[in-house]
Amino acid sequence: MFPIERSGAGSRQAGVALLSVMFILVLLTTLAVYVTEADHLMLSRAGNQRNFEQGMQLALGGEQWAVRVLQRDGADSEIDHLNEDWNRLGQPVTVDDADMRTAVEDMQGRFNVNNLTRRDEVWYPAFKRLLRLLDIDEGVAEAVVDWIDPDEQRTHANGAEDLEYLLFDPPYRAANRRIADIGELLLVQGVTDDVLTRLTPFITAIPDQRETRINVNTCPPLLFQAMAAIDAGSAETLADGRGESGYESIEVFLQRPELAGEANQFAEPMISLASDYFVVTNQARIDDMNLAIESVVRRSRESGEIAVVSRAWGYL
Ligand SMILES: [Ca+2]
Ligand SMILES: [Ca+2]
Repeated sequence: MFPIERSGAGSRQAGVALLSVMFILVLLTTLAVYVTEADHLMLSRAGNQRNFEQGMQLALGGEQWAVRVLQRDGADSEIDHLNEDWNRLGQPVTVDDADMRTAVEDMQGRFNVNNLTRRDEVWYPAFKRLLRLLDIDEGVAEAVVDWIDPDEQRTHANGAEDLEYLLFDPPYRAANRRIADIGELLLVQGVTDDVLTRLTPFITAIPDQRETRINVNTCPPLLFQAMAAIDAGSAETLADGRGESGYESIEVFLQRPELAGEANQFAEPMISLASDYFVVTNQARIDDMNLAIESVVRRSRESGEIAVVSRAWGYL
């Protein structure tokens, strides 16, 4: 593995260039393997099928590339922030007749809606503040809690369980389990297309039985407002305070003047500086075929190993 210099603007640019070169090498290797295999198949398969298989191979190659970058990051650093290599992927790359793009996003830079049934006094008020900031009815928070919690009782006055959903047309039942994809929220009472569109940049559904915290080095400033009940200006200042290399310790972050008083106590139980879950998006375009694979990956802080938790694909 090439050593990547990690300090100074000049060396960082060199690091990015080197990353791109290595990425293309990985793709070329993937493509070479494919072409060898494809030689035998070309006579019997239609061009569309060939493009599909080649696109899939390329996209999976991109996924493996992102996994390597995240592994190396885990070995190099205790924290995760936006100036790290994984967040610098995303540049389009052309290999032969294919266009490729691989991007990594930190899932813990968002509010995990599956936290809503954990520590009710922590996550629920923060989610209600987020809804308020986005001009969404706070009753949505009550309905989401009931959608996820295992019981059949409305936890809050404006919640919704089977009794409510069975009156819908067509009728259905509450899921009463963790959300797998935020699109599922469209089934929840009060969540319209418009509500989901407004929420989407700030929320995620992490498939973990345990609580996950929000990474203060990667989240949008609006989540500082939601977590700590502070104004927009203070949230922007907090985001600026990350500088080039992110907050290095929870103590340093919590001592910021923007978090004086109760803001500090609000935020403390929800925050972290490092992330376990990332989503890797790979797009491959060949001729008029444009496909994407989205992979949720979990990186173990103990072993540094990365597991692909789920993988979904579709045409763009
Ligand atoms: Ca890191
Ligand atoms: Ca329920």
